[in-house]
Amino acid sequence: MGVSAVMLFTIQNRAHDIYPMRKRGGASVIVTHSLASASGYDCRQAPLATTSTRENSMFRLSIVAASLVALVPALAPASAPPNIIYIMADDLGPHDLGCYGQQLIKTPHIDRLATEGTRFTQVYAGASVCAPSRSVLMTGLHTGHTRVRGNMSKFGGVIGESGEKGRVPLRNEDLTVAEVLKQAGYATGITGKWGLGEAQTNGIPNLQGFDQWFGYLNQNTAHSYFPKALWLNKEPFDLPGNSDGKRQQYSHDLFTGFALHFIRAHRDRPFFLYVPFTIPHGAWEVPDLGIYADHDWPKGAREYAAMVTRMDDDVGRILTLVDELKLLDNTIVFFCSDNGGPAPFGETFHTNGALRGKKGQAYEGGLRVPMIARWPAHVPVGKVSDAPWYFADILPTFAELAGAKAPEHLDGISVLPTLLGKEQNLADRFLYWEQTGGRFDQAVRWRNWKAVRLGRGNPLELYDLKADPSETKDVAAANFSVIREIENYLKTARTDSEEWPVDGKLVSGGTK
Ligand SMILES: [Ca+2]
Repeated sequence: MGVSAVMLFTIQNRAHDIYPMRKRGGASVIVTHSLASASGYDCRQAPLATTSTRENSMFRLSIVAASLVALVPALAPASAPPNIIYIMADDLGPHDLGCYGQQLIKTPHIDRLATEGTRFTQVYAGASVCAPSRSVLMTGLHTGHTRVRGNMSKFGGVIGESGEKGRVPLRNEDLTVAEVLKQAGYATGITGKWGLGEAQTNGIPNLQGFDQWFGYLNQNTAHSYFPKALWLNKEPFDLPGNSDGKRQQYSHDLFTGFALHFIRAHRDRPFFLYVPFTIPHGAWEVPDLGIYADHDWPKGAREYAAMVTRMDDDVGRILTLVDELKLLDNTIVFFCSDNGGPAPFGETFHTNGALRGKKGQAYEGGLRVPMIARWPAHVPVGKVSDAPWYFADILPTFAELAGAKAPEHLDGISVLPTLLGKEQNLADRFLYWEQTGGRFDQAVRWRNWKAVRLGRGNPLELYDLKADPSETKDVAAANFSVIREIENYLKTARTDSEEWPVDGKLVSGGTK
């Protein structure tokens, strides 16, 4: 850790002194701290500022990358398991992407990823909001078992970085996909938004299997794209370009820079890079409206679109680097979102397409996410799959990719056969979600059925997703045997949580 501390000191001090800035496609200029301050420079208006962040990230994170190289021994077995790059947007609905039907927002690089791999139309997040969805992703346990079952707990937890009560961190005994891959010999890195552990808790990424971490620990602080500081491993990482009201260091760009350098630094060994971008979650802030500047949409809609396209551009940068480093054939790349879109500009973009509901709800619009996987010569090219699977499947799937033994008692299973285009019956199992933010809601997917219970003790609603993908017609009354099967499943689907007890008192098993 001594090396890291020295590096951090170096980074912080150099960053305070100098700002390399460059216009997109333009010439490099160096702007000193004093010049940036004296000019009254506004990131959102001055064209120079639109990219200061990107070049800034390249500059400063190259130093970070140097430390990564120094700290991680190289190894290159001949039959290495694939590198895994898991890119996840925040609050992006499936229909925000061109490859899922979006006409207005341009996402050419993600669309390209879909044409080069398989695009899934019935993949679900771990939950309909951020923290529990990420907890499911990390632990392979659904929201009836995983540690973090909501953004804020009913009881317990710690005070969050932005002062909020009830932030529940992952604990030592929680096994994450990063820990499984690290044990299998992978270099593990994460950049973006974590949300599963505050500073000084055992939930931080470095104590949950990640060798290298850069980003927001706390999801509320992630609602600003120009934070005064982020976290680099266990230390705060000041962003002087955002001090004193300045807006010169766009966090998303820094994450892209870190991701690119992590890939470069670990090109010679199996690596797992988790990139939970914060785009397009509000606040809608973007240094450059780009191709949307002159649209007559509401200002927020233009910002939203510009953010999505900016992220797409950065997905393109990652794909380009994978090509350049000749990692294409041995790297599986995923792109997804963490929950359904909140659809803030629903009438303009139709973020969740024809799905019912939105972020925070148990209907398909809250849970269904885009999911694309690309791995040349392994994952079928240009395929569209309607296989139903969800975030709980990621841990066992990645374990199998890595040749590691998956832990027992997970809710998810390996969907590697499905990723590889092989036969696998995924429809006959139960997928489960619950949310306890106020009312206790549950959702189950089984075969083509979707059951939703809004509030403990209420009857299940039932929808036939094949005939009625928009969940418009409750057919529970006409399908008693299906309801009985699902109710039977629900009797043992979950265990109670000390932080999110149902109705405020501990219960187990049953749900009524
Ligand atoms: Ca989210």
